[in-house]
Amino acid sequence: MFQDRAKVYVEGGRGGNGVVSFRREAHVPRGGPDGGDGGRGGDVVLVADRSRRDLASMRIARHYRAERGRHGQGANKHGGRGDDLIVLVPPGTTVEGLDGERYDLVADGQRAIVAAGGLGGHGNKRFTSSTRQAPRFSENGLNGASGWIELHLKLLADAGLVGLPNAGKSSLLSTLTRAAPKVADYPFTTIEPVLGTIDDGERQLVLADIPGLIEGAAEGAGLGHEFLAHVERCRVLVHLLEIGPGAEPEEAYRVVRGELEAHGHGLAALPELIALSKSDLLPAADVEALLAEWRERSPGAIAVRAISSATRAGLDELSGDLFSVAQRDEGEAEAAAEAEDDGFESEYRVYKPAAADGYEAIEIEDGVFEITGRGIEMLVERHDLGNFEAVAYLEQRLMEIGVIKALRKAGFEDGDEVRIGDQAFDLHPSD
Ligand SMILES: Nc1nc2c(ncn2[C@@H]2O[C@H](COP(=O)(O)OP(=O)(O)OP(=O)(O)O)[C@@H](O)[C@H]2O)c(=O)[nH]1
Ligand SMILES: [Mg+2]
Repeated sequence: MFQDRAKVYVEGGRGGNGVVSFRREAHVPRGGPDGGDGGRGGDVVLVADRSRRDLASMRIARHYRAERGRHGQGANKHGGRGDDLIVLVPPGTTVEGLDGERYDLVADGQRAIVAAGGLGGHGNKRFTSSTRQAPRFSENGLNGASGWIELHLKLLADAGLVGLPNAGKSSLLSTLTRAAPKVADYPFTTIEPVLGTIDDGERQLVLADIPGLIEGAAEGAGLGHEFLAHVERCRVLVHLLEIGPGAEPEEAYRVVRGELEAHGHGLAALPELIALSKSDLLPAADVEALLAEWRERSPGAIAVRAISSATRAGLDELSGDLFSVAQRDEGEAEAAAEAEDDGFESEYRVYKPAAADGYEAIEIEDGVFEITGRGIEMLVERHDLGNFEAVAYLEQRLMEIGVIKALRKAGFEDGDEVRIGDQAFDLHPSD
């Protein structure tokens, strides 16, 4: 079954810890600090890959965790970076990252970091100063970003085939391309989108065959309308109207246009090519009359064609129309790209960690204060609060940043409890 949605848990690798170490030399009882830094955790990265057809595999494997960074070592050895976890998704996948950014992976190879790895901690070497020559503390690595994200696939096709059930959409796709969608004389034969490619020797066009639409599809009638998302990014819609004996092409047109409007997302505004289908079922003169009538009635359409998948009548003209639309669009896109110059880059965005500055100190109960703010929380998360030296260092940093001052403003007195993130400790900044 074709899957165009998935919800998965992603987690960047935890950063490696910095280490406490002192140089050892034959004749020196205790050398200087030489603890290396921990490596950064790996990222979870989505990469668009043509080999992927849909999101089905992501509904089975739902947890994606990148590797953690290696811990630092003595002799100033820094820990290695954790490996990124690469997750292949079909081109056309859109996702909202943990940071709320939207990514649209359109071209093969485009990437989005959806869960960044945590930073590695500094080794004790980094905390050496003129007054602290032998620091016996180091930083812990930080957790990677983590959480649930939702992926949506909107197929990338050049042309979308729309029409009532039985209009002949799948027959057209199987005649024009090598795709082999199911064809049958009952409605809703097609229940999931199928792509096929036509090739004129110079360029390829992808056609999307989707389920039929009926009146009320936008309210869930028939197979509903959600599959229309797969033709939202088409350059052109081929609207098939059956013209066999007893067919009512006018009514069919009204219903399908109504559903395209109701779906929204710009579908109704897409260029439209009207294809009067199953023309083999009517005498040639009737087909000609209908063609003239529909051309008159549809001045906005790119073209009106009478086609038959049974006899191939009109199919070369139809594909010629599609190629000329594509050619025109490519010309326009090139001009736009020249004007803009950074087309590829601007299509996706890279993970940016949330701003680390800014914090707030409030008294949450008598003698208990809470400091919120990502930067401060990270600072605390990195240190072992059981280590006296680390706590002294932390107090000094909090003082420098102005947090102690903010605490005092909020009513803090020496020895009161302070909560930051999931840590609670008593602060004695004046000692
Ligand atoms: N005579 C004739 N029959 C056709 C033609 N195209 C399709 N048909 C028949 O019409 C019926 C429906 O064709 P499909 O291609 O399955 O129609 P569809 O639009 O894909 O239908 P859904 O998937 O149900 O929406 C089948 O019995 C086809 O054989 C045509 O050009 N001429
Ligand atoms: Mg079909």
